[in-house]
Amino acid sequence: MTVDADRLVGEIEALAQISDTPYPSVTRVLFTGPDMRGRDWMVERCEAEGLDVRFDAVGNLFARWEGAEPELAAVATGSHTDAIPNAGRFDGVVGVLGGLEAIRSLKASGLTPRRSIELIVFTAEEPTRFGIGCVGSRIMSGQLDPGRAAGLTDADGVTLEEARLAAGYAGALSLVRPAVGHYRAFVELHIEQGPLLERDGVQIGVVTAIAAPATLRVDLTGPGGHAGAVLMVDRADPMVAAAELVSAVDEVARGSGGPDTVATCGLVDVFPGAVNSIPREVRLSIDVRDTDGARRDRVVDAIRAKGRDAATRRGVGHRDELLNADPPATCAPEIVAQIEAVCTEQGVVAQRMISRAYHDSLFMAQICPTGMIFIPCRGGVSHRPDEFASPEDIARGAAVLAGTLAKLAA
Ligand code: HGY
Ligand code: MN
Ligand code: MN
Repeated sequence: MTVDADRLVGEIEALAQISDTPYPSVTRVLFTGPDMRGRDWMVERCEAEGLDVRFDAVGNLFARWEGAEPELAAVATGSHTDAIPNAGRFDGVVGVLGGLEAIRSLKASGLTPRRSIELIVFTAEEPTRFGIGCVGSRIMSGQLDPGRAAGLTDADGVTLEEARLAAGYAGALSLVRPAVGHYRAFVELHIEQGPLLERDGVQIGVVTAIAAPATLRVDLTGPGGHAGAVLMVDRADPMVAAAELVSAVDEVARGSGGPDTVATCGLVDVFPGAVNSIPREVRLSIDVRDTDGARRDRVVDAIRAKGRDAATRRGVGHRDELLNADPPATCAPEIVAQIEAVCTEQGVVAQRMISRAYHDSLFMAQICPTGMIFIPCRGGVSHRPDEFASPEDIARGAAVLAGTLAKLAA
């Protein structure tokens, strides 16, 4: 199975230019200008390939290659083109454009798939705008109630409902969820976002499980006041409680009893946010993950207790909200086997592994048999402008994906 590596890498580089930050960093936040221009660009590429393109009510893009027996459950592939601020140009994009290139190479080979093959570009895989990730696939899988989804609110108080309608996506969110059995399988190509494949000199990772993410939002509040005029004896400073909690997050994760527990506080919002004003509100957004859902939940509970303790010690207000606490996903053994068979046929060195990053596959696995194909990324770096995957690795991943789709759609 040969793919056109130059065309594929050229398209990845072209999409990287559609960004709110200068190349090589990529910023494409949900429904902002770059995200919308990136969507338009994807529609052009898919329609140029003769695919039938449609959007659902939350902006998931579906580009379909009709099979010989269109009434059969389709085989799907895809990923995301949205990007967190100052990210890299390969996260998500390799799976979207690699999926398109896989379809092109199958068409060029003269294959007429029995089952339709669908390329999906999911809405908001990244949590940047509305606080939780995988909004499009989460609604598709029934893990996010349409009513709750509509009410998600961004930092400017704009709801997802308002944002999707303003972006031109109408229709009922309740129709986003496909009928049971709509998909035969889903396979996602993605960079590993970790160092293992490169370190071990392995060409392809065959994902067996996806770690379970949880997002905890903690609000610490105090009276605030003038940074010069309020004496220390009279202060109740939520920033100090926040600092204790941030440190506790790291401590609890390290002490969880397992190497697969990870946690960080990646976002701190301070109100009013002036150097000479004692903070009145500090909002911490905390990301906790583990391959073991129960251990992850124990760590989340411990962090919530640490937050309450720090607030009490510092005499400040505390409230928290668990935005999501998703179960880990297991990739379907039959899909894992198919990917491995294709790797053998193509003479590719592959190894099984878990995904520590989450992906839309985490939710597609609740809809149909799902698998993931990883390619190495330099130094395991991701979510940074120096994120990099080589043309050879990208092309190899797209070729393995093409072979896997061909088998599943036969
Ligand atoms: O955070 C993640 O794991 C994904 O890159 N959104
Ligand atoms: Mn990402
Ligand atoms: Mn991703």
